[in-house]
Amino acid sequence: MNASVDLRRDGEIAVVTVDNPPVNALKHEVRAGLVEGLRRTRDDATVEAVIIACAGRTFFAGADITEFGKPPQAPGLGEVIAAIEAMPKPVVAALHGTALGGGFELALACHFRVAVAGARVGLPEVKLGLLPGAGGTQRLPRLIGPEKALKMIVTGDPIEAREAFADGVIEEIVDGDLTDGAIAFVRRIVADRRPLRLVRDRDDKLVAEGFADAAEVLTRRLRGREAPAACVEAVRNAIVLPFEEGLQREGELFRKLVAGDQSKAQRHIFFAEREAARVPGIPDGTKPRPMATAAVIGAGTMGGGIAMCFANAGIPVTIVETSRDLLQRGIDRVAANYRTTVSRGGLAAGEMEHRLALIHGVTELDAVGAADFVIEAVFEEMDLKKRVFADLDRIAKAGAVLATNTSTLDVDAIARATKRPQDVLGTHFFSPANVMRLLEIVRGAATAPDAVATAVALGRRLDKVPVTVGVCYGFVGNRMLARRSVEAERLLLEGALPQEVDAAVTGFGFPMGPFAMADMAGLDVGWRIRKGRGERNEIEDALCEAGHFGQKTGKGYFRYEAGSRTPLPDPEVERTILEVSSRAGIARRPIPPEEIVERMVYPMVNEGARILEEGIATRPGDIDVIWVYGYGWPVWRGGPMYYADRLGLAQIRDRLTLYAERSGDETLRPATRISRLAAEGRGFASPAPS
Ligand code: T1G
Ligand code: NAD
Repeated sequence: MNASVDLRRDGEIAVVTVDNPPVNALKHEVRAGLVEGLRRTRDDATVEAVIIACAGRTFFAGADITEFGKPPQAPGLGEVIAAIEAMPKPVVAALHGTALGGGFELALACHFRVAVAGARVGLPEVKLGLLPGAGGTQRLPRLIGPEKALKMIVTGDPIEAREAFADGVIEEIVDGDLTDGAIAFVRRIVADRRPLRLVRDRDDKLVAEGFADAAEVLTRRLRGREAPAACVEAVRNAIVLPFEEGLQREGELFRKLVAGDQSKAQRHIFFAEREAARVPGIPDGTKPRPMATAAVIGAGTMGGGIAMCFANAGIPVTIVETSRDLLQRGIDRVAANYRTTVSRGGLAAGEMEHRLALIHGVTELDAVGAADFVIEAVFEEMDLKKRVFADLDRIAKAGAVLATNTSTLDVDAIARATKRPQDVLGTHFFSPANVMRLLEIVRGAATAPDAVATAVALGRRLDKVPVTVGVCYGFVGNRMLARRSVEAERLLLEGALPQEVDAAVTGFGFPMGPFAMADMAGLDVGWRIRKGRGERNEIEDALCEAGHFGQKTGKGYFRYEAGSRTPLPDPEVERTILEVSSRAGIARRPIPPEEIVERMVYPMVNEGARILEEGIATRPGDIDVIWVYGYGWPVWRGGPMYYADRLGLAQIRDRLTLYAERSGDETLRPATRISRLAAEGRGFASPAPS
């Protein structure tokens, strides 16, 4: 048909195969080839049925996201789907890999769907700030009922082929070759003269019962996002409107979202996440080292979570502690974590046992000698970490990757404690390590390219989002966060209260404000680090001296009822803040939420600019991905650097200058890169002038 679409015959059966690597996105050429293929097979009387299949690793993974925002090219996906539904002979979709978005919608327009057991189907558009725009919100509810369809559409999470088969979405699971299985299937359909029934014509499952409650539960935590609400409206339309009207309304909602700021921001993060996996200086095709076995040193908060990541990926892991009691405590915490997931239906009990069996606890460091990848997660003390790495240098096998989970310390100094610094790097997980998706990979001065490539590959295998950064205090995320913390304390001194700052920050879209977050991590951690560095945070130190360590002591910046994690304003904290303010001679003033947001975000952007200047981060998009996946930055605002570009760097420059002059804090002065780009009317992501 064309370079992407091929048509061949197997007797009376026509097979239309699409080959558009890497994921068979439904780009213009593919759509045109499909329409042509359908026209030919429709008009060829010797053709009794048509199979639509894809070559390569997956069935269509959706519309081509790179085409969004560009002038539409006919035929659109809607025309392809209309051509399928107009076919007077059976059309079967043969699914493998991940049939997603427009790809799954195309399959839903076919008369029948068959799949291999490992296939998955889903409508992930909401993750791009969109909703299914090719009939998915109208056809899927007709097949599986509005409630289940809504769950798939609002979460964007795919389901396995077997579940889809059980739901009647897929007619047959094919063993062996997929296309051969699909041909055999459709020959039976033709022989049995099975009536051709389109999904659009089925409405027996369109019941409203339970829909409103399901919608409320599914969208409860998605405050500020436009797409989930649009998904709910579209699926509700499937219940209350005739098919064509529902379809038309879906198209209107889609066109509004695709042109909106939120979807543009989420599409930025989609591509930035993939770009982040490309590390300068690591040639494409650099072969990762083996990752068959792993070890974790320290079974504390992070060590336990990291061990779960390995077990979840099916990698046997040895975990080391200093004593049996501490080891047992760590393992018990891991087991309790898994039990919670099982009790919520997120994991089968048998699978839990399987994963626990992959975690082997020891108290002798020598036991990690055979591990391919070793991650150290002991206390945040340099001397201790150097001792552990000197021991690992002696024990670990040649070629093993030796990683530290330090959140702030100098990875090069740790590497110098070994005779193999080329094998040492940082793998900075985020708490809880088995949940948070970000993995900051810290490349040391001596780290070998294939060691970095191994860490990136491991990150993807552990279902993390790996971003490689250079060595500096706090790397990228924590270094920018430190700027926010300084400004947060300043806001309290000048007139704000913790609940006001947190309300402004959560209003901006973060799941949690800086003070509730500090209470969760524990105020004593920072207090010990400050004491070690001879630094002070007047308000937080006063609270710590009064036993306010956060959630762990039931009081921090907020107070917590027994057994509750809900932060409540604490008059004692307010008193402490007012005392510290007056001791500092500060006349307190009301601070509006807009100013709070500026002072929570702009100093971080400023530090992000310095990080780019120093080459600690390669691209502004890397910083955005770090903040979205590691620090709860609202994905629909695209990350701090993307957000700054949308606002315009002149605004950032001018406000930072104002805050620097007002506070006398020279670190708030705009970074050189911001001043230069603002003067040139450019952004961080603007292409360099030719
Ligand atoms: N369009 C364009 N490029 C895409 C793409 C897509 N839909 N999906 C992936 N790519 C690129 C990606 O950028 C990367 O490029 C390469 O393919 C490999 O991807 C009308 C409107 C399928 C599960 O949201 O979730 O249909 O970096 O590294 O880890 O209702 O890609 O190599 O240059 O992610 O194996 C809905 C998006 C679209 C699915 C494979 N579909 N893709 O994961 O590989 S909207 C999606 C994915 C839509 C309709 C609407 C994943 C994957 P590069 P990768 P992977
Ligand atoms: P933790 O105190 O909860 O656990 C540290 C564990 O290491 C303890 O159980 C301790 O017994 C064990 N340990 C100490 N010396 C050891 C040795 N020689 N051999 C084996 N085990 C030993 O601390 P954590 O919060 O898990 O932090 C661990 C590391 O991860 C630190 O470097 C920290 O900065 C970093 N980190 C922490 C977080 C977080 O949010 N807690 C996030 C990212 C990174």
